[in-house]
Order: sequence, then structure tokens, then C-alpha cells
Amino acid sequence: MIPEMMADTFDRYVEKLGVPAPVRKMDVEAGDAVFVGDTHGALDVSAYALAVARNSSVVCFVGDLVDRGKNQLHNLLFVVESAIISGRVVIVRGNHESTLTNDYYGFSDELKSMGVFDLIYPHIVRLYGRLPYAFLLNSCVLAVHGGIASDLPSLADWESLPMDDPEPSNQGAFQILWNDPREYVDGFLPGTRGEGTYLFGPDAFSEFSQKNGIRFFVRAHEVKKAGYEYMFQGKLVSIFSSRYHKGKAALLRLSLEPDFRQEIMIVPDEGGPILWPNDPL
Ligand SMILES: [Mn+2]
Repeated sequence: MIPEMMADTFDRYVEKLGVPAPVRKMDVEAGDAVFVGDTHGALDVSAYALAVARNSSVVCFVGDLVDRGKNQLHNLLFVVESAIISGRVVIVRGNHESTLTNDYYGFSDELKSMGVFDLIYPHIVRLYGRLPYAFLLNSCVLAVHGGIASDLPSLADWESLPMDDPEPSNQGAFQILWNDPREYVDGFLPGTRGEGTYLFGPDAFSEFSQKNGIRFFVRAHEVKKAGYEYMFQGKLVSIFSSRYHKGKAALLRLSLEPDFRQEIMIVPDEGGPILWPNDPL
């Protein structure tokens, strides 16, 4: 793909997203949803996820598509192209869809080494600012990259977050991308990821969930050895899909029937061609 085509791909997705929406909403009657955590340049994981989700009603990439890994630009292009082609593919913004991180964690370097930084990065940054902070499925399943934010108790607050914010500099939006859940925390505590990040506990989480009618919460953002971890009495799951962090790359399939049956799928180790998975459906 020549650089002008790459730039055009990012522009086309911005166009397709239309009016910027901080919370993207979708209602699906049946089937299942597949959630993909951080991929961080693991193109084969993204390809596997889309193959696994070939009959799913929706597949949601919960942020962090670049920084680290072997194929950052091509991972981003692949997922964005997929989302242009199919409205069933949703991309939620992560803390690495940001100008704050790309200089430190490798994406800017990859683009520079390819000689395309000046040409395409402005288009990518524009797209970052248009990606939703959250995906609300059937009014009761919420997917975000990091977590809930201390000063945004209601989803209505989330819906008025500013868009086109490349860092983001808005503190609430920043927390949604950066915060982490902890069982032992009471309310919110300053986090260890730097200024403006917080840890949130079970009480804050259940208050938010009750107030906003959230029955299940999907987030990514933290390395998990097994590729996933359930917390808060099974109402929140962290899903991590990168194969560059010494853990397994996991995906979550969530049935949209009333029972919300869940299945964790571990992506096979890298090697050979990207295979069409032989998964039971
Ligand atoms: Mn992250």
C-alpha cells in the first residue's frame, strides 16, 4: 500500500464515523460480541480475532493497536480497513491512540523508519481524536480501554466529553483511557501510571454500574499472564490480547442472550501463516 492510500484509509474512517461521538452505541438483538484487548502491533492477533468473530454480531477492539510489536502501522490499517468495510467492527480509543505515547513506545519510530511519518501521522492523529472513548452495547455492556473516571459519575457526562483531543487533555477522558480497577481500593486512589491516573475500587464501580444500568464491563489496558482477569464479582473483565508482554493473548466472546454466557479464547502462538481458526460456533 502506498502512503497516500494509507492516509486516505484513515480519512475514510474519520468520514465514516461522522459526527464525533464520545460514547458509541449499538443495539444488537442476538448472537454474540467478540472483544479484543490491546494488540500493540500484533497483526496476526487482529486477523485471528476477525476470523473468530466472522459470525458474530459485533467485534470490538478495545484500544491500543500500536506501540511495540512488529506491525504497528499495518495492524492499525488492517483494523481500520475492516471497520470501514463492516459496521460490525468497532474501535474504541486506548491510551496509545495518543500523541503522548507514540513517541515513547515505538509507533513514531516505526513510521519514521518507513519514511511515512510526515505524510500520514497527521491523518492518524485526526482519527485518534474521533475514536469513541466507550462502546455501549445493548445499553448494558460497556467497553472502555481503562476504566471509570473519578469526576464522571454518569454516562451522560461521558457523552459530553470533548472530541478531537489528541492527548487527550481532558482529565475525565484521560482517566477513561488510563485507569485501572483494584479490589482493595475504596473509591478512587491516585494510580501508579503517572499524574492524572487513578485506581478504582468495587464500591465506585458498583455505584457507576447501578446508576448507568451497566450489567457487564469490558476493559483492557493491563498485562494479564493468562490474557484475562475477572474482578468485582465477575462483573468486570480485563482482556489483554498482545503477544509482546510475556502473557497469553486472549479474546472474549460474550453471548448477547439474556444469560451473557462468556467464553475466553486464547490466540495460538505465532508462527506460520495466519490460519482460519477452527473454532466451535
Ligand atoms: Mn493501555
